[in-house]
Amino acid sequence: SETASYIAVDLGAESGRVMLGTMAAGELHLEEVHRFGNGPVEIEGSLRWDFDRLLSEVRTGIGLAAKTAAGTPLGIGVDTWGVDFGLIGDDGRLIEAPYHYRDSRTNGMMEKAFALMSKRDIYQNTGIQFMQLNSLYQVLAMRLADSAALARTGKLIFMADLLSYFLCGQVFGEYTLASTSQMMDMATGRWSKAIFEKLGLPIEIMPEIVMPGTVVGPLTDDVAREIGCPKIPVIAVGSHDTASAVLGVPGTGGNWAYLSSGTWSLMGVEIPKAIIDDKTFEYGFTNEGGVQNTIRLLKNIMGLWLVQECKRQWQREGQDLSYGELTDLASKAEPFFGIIDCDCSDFLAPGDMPTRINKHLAQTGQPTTDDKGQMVRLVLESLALKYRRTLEAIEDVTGDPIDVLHIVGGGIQNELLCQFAADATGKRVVAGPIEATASGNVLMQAIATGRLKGIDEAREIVRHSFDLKEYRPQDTPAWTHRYERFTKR
Ligand code: ADP
Ligand code: LRH
Repeated sequence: SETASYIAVDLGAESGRVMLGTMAAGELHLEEVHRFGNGPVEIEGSLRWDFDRLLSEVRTGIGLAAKTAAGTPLGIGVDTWGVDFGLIGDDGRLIEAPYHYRDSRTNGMMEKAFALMSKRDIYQNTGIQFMQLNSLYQVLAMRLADSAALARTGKLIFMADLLSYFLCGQVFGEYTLASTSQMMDMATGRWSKAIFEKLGLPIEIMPEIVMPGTVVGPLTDDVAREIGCPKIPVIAVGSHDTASAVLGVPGTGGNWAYLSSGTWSLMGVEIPKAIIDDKTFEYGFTNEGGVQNTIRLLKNIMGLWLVQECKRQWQREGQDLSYGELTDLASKAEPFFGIIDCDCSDFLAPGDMPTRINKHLAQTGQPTTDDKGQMVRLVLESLALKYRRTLEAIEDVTGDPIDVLHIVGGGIQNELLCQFAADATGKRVVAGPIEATASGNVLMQAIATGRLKGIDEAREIVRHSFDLKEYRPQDTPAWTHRYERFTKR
């Protein structure tokens, strides 16, 4: 078969990259042409994204990718983290820098929402896990504060689609990303009238929902000229990075779960139909839309954010250690020194994470630590125990035992955590690819342009294209002992 190339733009909360994906002879080759840092910026006392810089980095990356490609790329796909959005005025411009989901304006907003529509009803409608960062609570916070920006809004566009909008001029709300908002009715795949009415939110600002695989439109004349590349079409991929990551998992057969490991740990299974019942409500599972008519039944776990924020604090204190160095120190620290509940809301906002973790340890009657390796180790162990708990809950909800855990994303570079995940869960772990998200982004474009038939073929390509690493469980009885104490607390 002939060679085809695609441009994948993939932005995570910590870094963004533009990749050139080339498919030939049943293999995918990814070349990173541009990478840039990302993170919250403080504007007028609130946490935002530096959208102008991100857009300019994306444009630079697309220009580089187009120059690197052998022929003209067949598409550009953009994916980012979920829930965040920009507000567009009637003049077509961004009204203000988009808020970061860790901004404190959503504190207490879930309770305000539940007074207007019951928690169980919101869940029945959307199937989405309750997190204060969900778009629903962000929009409610703005409405309750009589936000002038919201009043001026013509369209609300989610982050990845906002980047696409500034590339091709088309307004759309890609389905997988729209689902993360907790404002979409899972039964219809449309904006939930019930939620917008009961919470008094403006449904008319919401973009039309389109399915991944939709060819949206070419780069505008201006953008193509300024970047210096042909009018390549923008293709809606799984705009939610986790949706693209799940397409890029090399799973085969039925009995595997995935863990997309980066700033967040997203752990779950791919299923044909949403499971929205008392059990998934109690466990706090989310049913996010997946590509090709799948559902991602998963749990958002706080993830390596905890390590990122420890690292940043130590850097502020004058000790700039790399992730590799921190992991190395952790590997030499005492096992099972302490356990934290990683998903505690105290850990959500940026700040002095080591102090908060020590406070949490003290409050739960455990010794504290100033040792960096010890701190990182207890975070990694706590995450691994959370993975076990989540896998058991998934098996309980679906009734299907899991054989293999596939870990993908930048977090697989933390080999200690991969081993802990195997040890804690007692499952075989297969790690890779690191760039599952960019892979899924490219593969979805290949499906959209008719080069691939569907998910199975896409995953076969992933299996052929990347080196995967296996971790076998060790010491699982010691972990089980620890787990039993953890679940009692
Ligand atoms: P996101 O997409 O959320 O921005 P990534 O998927 O790129 O995040 O994963 C980044 C994370 O991977 C880092 O926060 C860090 O915890 C982990 N990581 C990256 N490189 C290494 C390394 N060399 N050793 C250990 N962990 C690493
Ligand atoms: C991971 C992610 C996750 C959540 C969070 C806000 O990057 O997309 O799935 O939606 O960011």
